Amino acid sequence: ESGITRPKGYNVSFHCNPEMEKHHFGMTHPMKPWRLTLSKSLIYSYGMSFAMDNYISRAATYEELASFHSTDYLDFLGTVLPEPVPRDLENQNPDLKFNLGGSDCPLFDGLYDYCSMSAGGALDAARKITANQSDIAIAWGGGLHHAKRAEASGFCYINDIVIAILELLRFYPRVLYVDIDVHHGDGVEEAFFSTDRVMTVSFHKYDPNNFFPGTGALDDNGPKNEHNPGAHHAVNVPLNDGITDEQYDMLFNSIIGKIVEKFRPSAIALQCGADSLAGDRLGRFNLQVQGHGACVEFCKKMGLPLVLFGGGGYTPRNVARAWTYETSIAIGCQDNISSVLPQHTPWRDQFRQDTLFPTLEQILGEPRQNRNPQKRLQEIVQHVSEQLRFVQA
Ligand code: VJV
Ligand code: CA
Ligand code: ZN
Repeated sequence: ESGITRPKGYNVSFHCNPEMEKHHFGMTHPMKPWRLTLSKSLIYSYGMSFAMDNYISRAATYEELASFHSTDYLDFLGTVLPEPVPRDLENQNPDLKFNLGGSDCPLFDGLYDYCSMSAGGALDAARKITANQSDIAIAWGGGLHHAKRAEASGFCYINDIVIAILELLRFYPRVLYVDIDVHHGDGVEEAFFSTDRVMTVSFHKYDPNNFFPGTGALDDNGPKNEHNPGAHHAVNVPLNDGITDEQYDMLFNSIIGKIVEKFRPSAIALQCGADSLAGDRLGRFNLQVQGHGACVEFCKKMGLPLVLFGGGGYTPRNVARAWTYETSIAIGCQDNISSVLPQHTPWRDQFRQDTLFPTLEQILGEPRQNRNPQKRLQEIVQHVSEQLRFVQA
């Protein structure tokens, strides 16, 4: 009926939990779990569920969360109650325990359930891969890359990505982590700072004084002490406002291409934060759905087991477009779906334009000024090439 068919011998699994999507960070907080519902609504309206294995994911257990997080932190996370009056931006508590309860990481109703469901989806996705049952496993409810072992940070409380990669490492010698969220993937980078079995690569807006989290300079490549096997295994691609699809695609293909050749990963974990899209409430780039999706397509072409995570994304209609297009790329039906949103899509009016691929003019009116000179991008590629001389598969 929809024209979407399942290619023989190629398995995609989709892991979500409708209960997770009902949680609220607070009325005007930029993180809206409801964007996951909107994304699914579009994915299902295109008929893509017929071409994937669909799972309602479990909540991760305490023991699973403790594979990365400290028990002190988890115990506290499990008992804190929402504040009766949500804190506003001015009213910051100076001594937050584990950085919980500020305006970035508020305490809300069902916080622990929300966190364990996000991690459960990511872990289920990783396990479908290690069981050889999926070629690509999708967990759009995961991707919370800032969470630390014993600290919440930047809307992230539990680092589902680290937990999923630890699961992959039980079966694969080397895992490549790639992060296209507009923010630096600091939590994942730090978690694997001292191992050469995980290479982390983050593309992000970098401005140490004015953009969160302020880390991820070109020459931050992991602690370079003599005995650290993880030295040189952190790759950072610091970018400026307004980068375009063309430039991003050039950088991504050339950098990830070289890394796969040299590091020879056995699996790829790709964080698909959609706040790198043009028109994002927090982002600064000029990426379109096509350019964001091209990164997923490139990773798929590497022919390795692939886990796709969500992440940031603060303009829900564009998050839904990107993750729908990327689900179609995973399945391999991207050339067979209509660029016109299906008539019966729930909340269709949320999308403003009826296309999956709005133009920059439609998204922004006036595109944001591009502050990425070609020469700087060449320097970045050059630095990464030189860094890779220290990397041995
Ligand atoms: O820039 C920051 C930290 C501050 C302190 C807290 N105030 C609110 C903002 C400045 C220094 N935090 C960033 C965190 C971004 C997290 C991104 C997460 C991801 O996409 O990488 C992965 C899921 C930040 N930028 C914007 C805001 N916070 C922000 C927070 C709010 C808000 C508006 C903006 C929190 C509550 C409300 N409005 C009501
Ligand atoms: Ca990033
Ligand atoms: Zn982000």
